[in-house]
Amino acid sequence: MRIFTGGARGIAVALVGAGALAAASCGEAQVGANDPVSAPGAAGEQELRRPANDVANLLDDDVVPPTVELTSPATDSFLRGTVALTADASDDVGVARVDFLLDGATVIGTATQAPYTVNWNTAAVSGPHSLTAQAFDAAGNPGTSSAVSVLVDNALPIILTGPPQYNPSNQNYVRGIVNVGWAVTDQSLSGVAYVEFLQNGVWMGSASGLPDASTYYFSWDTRVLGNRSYTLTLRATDRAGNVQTSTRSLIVDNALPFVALTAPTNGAQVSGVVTLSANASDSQALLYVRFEVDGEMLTPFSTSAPFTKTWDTTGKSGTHQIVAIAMDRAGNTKRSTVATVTVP
Ligand SMILES: [Ca+2]
Ligand SMILES: [Ca+2]
Ligand SMILES: [Ca+2]
Repeated sequence: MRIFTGGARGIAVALVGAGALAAASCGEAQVGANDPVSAPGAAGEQELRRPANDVANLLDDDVVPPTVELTSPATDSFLRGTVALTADASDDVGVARVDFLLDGATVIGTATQAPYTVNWNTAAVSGPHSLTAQAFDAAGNPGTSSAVSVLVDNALPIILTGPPQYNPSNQNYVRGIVNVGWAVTDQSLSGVAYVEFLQNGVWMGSASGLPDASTYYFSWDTRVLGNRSYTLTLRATDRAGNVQTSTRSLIVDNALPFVALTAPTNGAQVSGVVTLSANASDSQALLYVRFEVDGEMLTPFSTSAPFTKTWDTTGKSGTHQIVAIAMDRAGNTKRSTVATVTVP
C-alpha cells in the first residue's frame, strides 16, 4: 500500500488509531471505495497493523553488517600486563556493540559505545595470540575485523649468574680495565630489547638486545676509581617492557701490596737449610707471598703470615739472589728488594 512507503511511515503510524477518516483527511492517501482501508477485511487489517511494528521492520530492513577494525594494539606488538584494546566500528544504521575476541573464540570484553575499548589483563596468557574485534548492529548483523597478531610476554628476562659468562664473580677483587659479563635469556618470548650497566646505581652504558642466552660485556675502567667495593648492576628490558636486574659486588684494588724480605739480609753468608722470611700486607686483600732464588720460584707459596719458606743450600756454593714477591687478590704484584747471599 502506497501510504506505508518511503517517507510516509510516520503518517502511517498515526493512522492506526485514527482510522480511515484521518487517513482520508491527511491528504496523503486517496482512499477509495474499494480500498482495503475502508473495507477492513483480512488483507487490509494486516496491512494497517504493520506500522505498529515499525521499529522491528526497520531492523529487518538492516541487512548491512558493521565494519570494524582493531586500531590498538598494532599488529606484531609485544604486550604485557593490562592492555587497552581499541576498535573503530561503523554501521549504516548503528553499532550496538563491539566484542573483542582472543584467538577468535574467547570474548575478552564488550564495548557498547564509542570509543570502543576494553582493558585486557594478559597475566595468564603469555605467548603468541590473535586478536579480533566483532561489531554488531541492532539487527544482529556481525562484522569482524581482520586479525591482529600479538606476542604476550609477562615473563621477566633471566640474568644468568653462573660460569662461564658471569665473570668476574661476586666479591671478586679486580683491577685495571675489567670486562664484566652477563648472560641473559628471555625464555624465547619477546626477547631482550636492551641491557643497561650501572655502577652503584648510576647508569654507565647500554647495549642493544642480542639473541637469547647471549653474553653482554661491559668494559669497566677501575683505574679512575678508589680502592673499595662497588655494586655493578645489569638491567635487562625485554621487548614487552619487562625489566630484570642482577647486581654483584666487585672490589677494586689498583694498589700494589707492600713486601719486604726480612731474612736473609743482603750480603749474608748462609748454609744448610735457610729460612726465607718476608713481611707483606695489602690495603685490600693479600693472596700470597712467594720467594724466588735466582729467578726460580719456591713452591708452594706462603698464603698467611708469617711468610716464610725454607731453602736447602746443600751443594749450592756460590752467590744467589733472593727476592720475595707479594700478590694481592686483584692480581697486583710487588717485588721486594733483592738480597744477594753467599753459600760457602
Ligand atoms: Ca547495519
Ligand atoms: Ca620476557
Ligand atoms: Ca692491593
